[in-house]
Amino acid sequence: MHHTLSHWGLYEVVQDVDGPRLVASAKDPDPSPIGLDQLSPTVTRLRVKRPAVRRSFLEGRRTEGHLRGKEPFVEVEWDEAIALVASELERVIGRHGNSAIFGGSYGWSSAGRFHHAQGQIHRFLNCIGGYVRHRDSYSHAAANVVLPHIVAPLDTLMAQHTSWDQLAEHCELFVGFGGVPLKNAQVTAGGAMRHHVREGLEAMRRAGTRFILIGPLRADLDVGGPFEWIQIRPNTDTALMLGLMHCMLKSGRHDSGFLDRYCVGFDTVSTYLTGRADGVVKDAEWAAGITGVAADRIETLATEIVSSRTMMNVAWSLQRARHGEQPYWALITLAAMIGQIGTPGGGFGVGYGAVNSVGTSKLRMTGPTFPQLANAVSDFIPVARIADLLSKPGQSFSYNGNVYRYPDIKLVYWAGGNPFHHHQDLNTLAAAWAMPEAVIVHEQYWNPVARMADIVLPATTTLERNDLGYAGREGHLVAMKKVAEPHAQARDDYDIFAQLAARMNVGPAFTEGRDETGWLQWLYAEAVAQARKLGMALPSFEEFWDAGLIDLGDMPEPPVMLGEFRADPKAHALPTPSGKIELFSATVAGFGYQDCPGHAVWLEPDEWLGAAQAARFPLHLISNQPSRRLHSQLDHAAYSVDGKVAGREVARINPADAARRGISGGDVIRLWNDRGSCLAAAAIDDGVMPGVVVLPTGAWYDPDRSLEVPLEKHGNPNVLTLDRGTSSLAQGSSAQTCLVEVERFEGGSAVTAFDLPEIQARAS
Ligand SMILES: Nc1nc2c(c(=O)[nH]1)N[C@H]1C(S)=C(S)[C@@H](COP(=O)(O)OP(=O)(O)OC[C@H]3O[C@@H](n4cnc5c(=O)[nH]c(N)nc54)[C@H](O)[C@@H]3O)O[C@H]1N2
Ligand SMILES: Nc1nc2c(c(=O)[nH]1)N[C@H]1C(S)=C(S)[C@@H](COP(=O)(O)OP(=O)(O)OC[C@H]3O[C@@H](n4cnc5c(=O)[nH]c(N)nc54)[C@H](O)[C@@H]3O)O[C@H]1N2
Ligand SMILES: [Mo]
Repeated sequence: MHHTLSHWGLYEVVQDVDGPRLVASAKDPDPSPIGLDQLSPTVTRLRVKRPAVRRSFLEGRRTEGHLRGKEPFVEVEWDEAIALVASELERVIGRHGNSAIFGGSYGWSSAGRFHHAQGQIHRFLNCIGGYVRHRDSYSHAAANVVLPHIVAPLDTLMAQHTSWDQLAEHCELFVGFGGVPLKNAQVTAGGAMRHHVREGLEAMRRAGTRFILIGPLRADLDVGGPFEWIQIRPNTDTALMLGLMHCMLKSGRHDSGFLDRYCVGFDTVSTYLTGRADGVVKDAEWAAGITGVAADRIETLATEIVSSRTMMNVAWSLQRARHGEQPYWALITLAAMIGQIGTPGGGFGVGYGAVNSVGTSKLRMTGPTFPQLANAVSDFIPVARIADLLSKPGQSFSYNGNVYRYPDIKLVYWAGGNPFHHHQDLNTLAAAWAMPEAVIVHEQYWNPVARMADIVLPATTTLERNDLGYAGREGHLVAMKKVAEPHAQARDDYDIFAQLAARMNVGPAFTEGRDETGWLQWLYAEAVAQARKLGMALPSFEEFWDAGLIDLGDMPEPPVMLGEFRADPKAHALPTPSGKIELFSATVAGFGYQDCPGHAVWLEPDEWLGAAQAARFPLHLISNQPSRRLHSQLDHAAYSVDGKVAGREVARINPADAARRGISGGDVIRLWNDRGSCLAAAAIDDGVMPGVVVLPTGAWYDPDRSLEVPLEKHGNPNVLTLDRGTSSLAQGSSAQTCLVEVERFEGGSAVTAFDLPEIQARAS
């Protein structure tokens, strides 16, 4: 049996008369349909077939970066493309040094531990002297940076999450800020195996757990039965948590014993809660005024939370907003006051449902990685500062207690990510993107990032190469066998970099003399060594490859997050300065940031429903993760297209907000603010709270360039979103902080299927 692993899951490869086809794996109780279309003709139609170069770039006019995305491409032979890329790299390194190359190249690319585009490009650039890199992720930058100051790195916590079966046994009340969206649990970076979140939630409900969803969208929770939905104004969860804390403090129901033994800094927090610090009492009335949640419901909720075994979870989206560090810090403070951290079924969670792997009982093994070697360049950016990097060379920025400068980037090299999907305020990014002298992209499809490049090199897909599949906490090693020949002239990222490396005289450093099989055996040997340390003997590579799949099994004991710390806080001290949970952090306070002080506080975001700006832009835009694809990947596949109306993404809006604007279901609507505008198809939905409009990410960026102010035609919300760091601490993405207005669009409604770019014959 052939298997293929993708971020969306394990699929079986069936050989039909007319070629291979993917079907859901029989091993998966709740498979995701997202990956099934990978081999379909509609998907293949938009493949990049041959190396291609933007016309004026090929003619040597490098200064015309503003023509990126607006000019036809000319196809060239591979040899010429490799020579051109090598000479661009050599030219830039020779004149400006390696810190003029941005190779951050953020993105999910494809599953597989060897052909992982990130690892490939970073290793190659390190072989030629280094590159400017990125730090953290769009997913959870604010949490990544703040959590080590408070409790432990996010990765450590994610690996420890109390398992779903423990929750079913012990959890009485589950409170989900932003829910546990099943749409998101379809994926795990590197490959979801057994989709278990639905059965996890349903088992909890059957065992009697009560669920409360706190958020703007009812669809963020589905437990197969009833639950309570508390609507909250987006970006105000911190105020609600502070209000809950005040209720507990006022009535003395907080757990002083836990706070003394396991935490530092509660005194500072309590002077803030009572208003002694700033004259503002953070009581239920105060929180109600900010959040829109009724004061008496806040009071009763505080009682329910302290008097039950309560698990409180935050979605990652809460920290993808201005001051996104705060809801995480506040949640941990609230959980500490209740004193249930480290108990099975109680405490806090930082991402149940964000991906499938959170809450498994599978063995914890890191898994083998393709070595990236050392980077000789020390410059970096916090990942979401890309537009600032390109447009503000020499300018300084703060990050986690230090000040750094943006280097002057002349060449951008991207493989395995789509910045014209992931970045905010795309009109500003497009202007910044015009500034470097060269943009090189490896892509599988003629998607927006390929179109915005000077040189596009066609990359193979997972199905066109052999690989080793593994994702931490999914517990399986998968032999990902090639099922199709490369499309047209597509090549593996590895082969492209190996050819470039050879041409630039670093061939052996890059390949170490190994081909694909050599590297797969090398990676497998790594896995064998890791498993041995955990007391497991894995079979030989040949046996593994024949078997197709190895199940590493479960942990000896089901995990309980911070259970060891609770049992013995000295022997299992946390990696914080005090070894305890830092409700107040002297380190963070010492940074002196107005926008991220030393303990959890309510700070108004730049844009929210309580802001003055809401008079002009009265709707809060939630641009959440799409249910029918992964980011921008496979946006043109049938499953994604079936979720659209006439090629446009669907924006959901509350009936009252729609009626006020004369909008009916299926209407073409325009969403806009001072940063941009896009079209979408309206869906009227009472599962969206009033004052909110939901437009998921992922529609391929397609601005109408004939207009002076670009109008994006497919419904890409990132032409509207705010490009500002979460705070001086983490500088994460603030995508969820965004106000807009919406109207019916009367300007015609031509269907807007995404097509191939113009490819011209070479002028001889
Ligand atoms: N408004 C808003 N914006 C957001 C978010 C949000 O919530 N709201 N979420 C953010 C988050 S959390 C994330 S993680 C980012 C995701 O942003 P990205 O990870 O950049 O998005 P993807 O569409 O997954 O891009 C992956 C690209 O890699 C290509 N690719 C796949 N496999 C290969 C390969 O083997 N080789 C090569 N060369 N290319 C390959 C795919 O074709 C695709 O173009 O988006 C962020 N943007
Ligand atoms: N199908 C699918 N699954 C995915 C992805 C995908 O692209 N497609 N992307 C993956 C990636 S890279 C990541 S990082 C994770 C992201 O995981 P998350 O960041 O958690 O995902 P989102 O869908 O952005 O947000 C979850 C829900 O939070 C709610 N929400 C937004 N803002 C607020 C707020 O201020 N307060 C409250 N209470 N709720 C709010 C929204 O209604 C939203 O539906 O998802 C992963 N899973
Ligand atoms: Mo993400």
